[in-house]
Amino acid sequence: MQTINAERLIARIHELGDIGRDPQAQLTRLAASDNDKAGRDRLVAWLHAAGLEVAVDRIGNIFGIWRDERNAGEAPLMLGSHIDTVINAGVYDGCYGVLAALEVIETLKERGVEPVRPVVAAAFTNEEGVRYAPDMLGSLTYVGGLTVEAALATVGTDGSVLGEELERIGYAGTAEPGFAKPHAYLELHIEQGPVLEREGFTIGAVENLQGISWQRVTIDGVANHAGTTPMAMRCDAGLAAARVGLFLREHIARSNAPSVATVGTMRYEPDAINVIPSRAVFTVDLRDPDEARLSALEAVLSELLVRIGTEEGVQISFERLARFQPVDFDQGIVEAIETSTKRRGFKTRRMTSGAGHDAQMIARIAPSAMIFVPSRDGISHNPREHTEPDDLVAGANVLLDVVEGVIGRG
Ligand code: HGY
Ligand code: MN
Ligand code: MN
Repeated sequence: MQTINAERLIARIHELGDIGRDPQAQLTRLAASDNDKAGRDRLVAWLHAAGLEVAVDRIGNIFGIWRDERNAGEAPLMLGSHIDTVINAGVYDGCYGVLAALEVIETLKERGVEPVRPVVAAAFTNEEGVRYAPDMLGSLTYVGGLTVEAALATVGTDGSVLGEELERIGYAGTAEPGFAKPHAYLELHIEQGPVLEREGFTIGAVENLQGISWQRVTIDGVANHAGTTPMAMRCDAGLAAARVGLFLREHIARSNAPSVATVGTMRYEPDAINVIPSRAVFTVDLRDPDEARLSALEAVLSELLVRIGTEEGVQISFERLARFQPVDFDQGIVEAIETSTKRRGFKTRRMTSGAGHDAQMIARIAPSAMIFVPSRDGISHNPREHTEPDDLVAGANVLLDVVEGVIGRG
């Protein structure tokens, strides 16, 4: 059976994974940063070397396009993911899917396949959403979920403006986001969770993706002396903030639902050991595969904030950063993934994606689905992120099969 060039794929994953490391060897390529530019430049060089047309759209999404005069009028099959990373990241999240997309195209080109439609390898801007919110910003803009102007005007956690940063790094492209409506979209990605490894599966045929709610909460209390202020007289913004994360964990445990809640960032002011915090600014990431349960959890959070405000004598405000409903993927593509895995003798199961992905945005304009491969110990967004080379190759070969099934057909 046909196979991709395993050595080339694995080597590129590690070569890209070494771009953006700090002196402590921590990998961080935040969207539109100098490190992101270095990663983008490397990817674009590979796309050119593979003989692809390279297009960059106004929000900095990168597209490697394999087409000829025969099929140029057809809607493209799009494969993609992202190459921006979180802070102190692993090397596989996003990058695996983009490099496997390129690998599949190169393998098919080397075999002289003449696709009935163009095939595109895409790398979307700011999928992680660490520097700019929301996450999946580039693919959201591509499908029209955010205007280009609003996307370019997005202010980052560091006060930078996305459009200015894209100009600065040379990736403020000219193509209009959405310039090519895909015939279908496929994204290969590491699972980033424990299911496939724990249950002994090689491939996940991802049929849906859970809803996401991101909010930034600001709590204003009163700075006071840590030693002289009796506990009952405090308006302690720090303590009020701490109650939120604790409550959400206990609430979800009681509810027995698959919901998840994360307080991932927390900043105190004045941030001094002997001063009761006057301000706490933190984020709350809520997720659930069921829209009604996610909305209910958001309502629980807003009621909690009102109650804590009264009980702690603090002022609380919040800002919504992202809100995406659960998404169902295309059953036909999911079945094609399963057909390939069975033909190749891989153990496969259907599953829900716990993480957000560009596929959930492209699914708004084209039939889409995802292929997962196992994450060791279920770890991701962590330098310990790892997937066995055999599993990386297995996922890329399933992608190859599904792609050939689509481009070989009219
Ligand atoms: O947050 C997410 O799920 C993705 O990693 N951006
Ligand atoms: Mn990702
Ligand atoms: Mn990620």
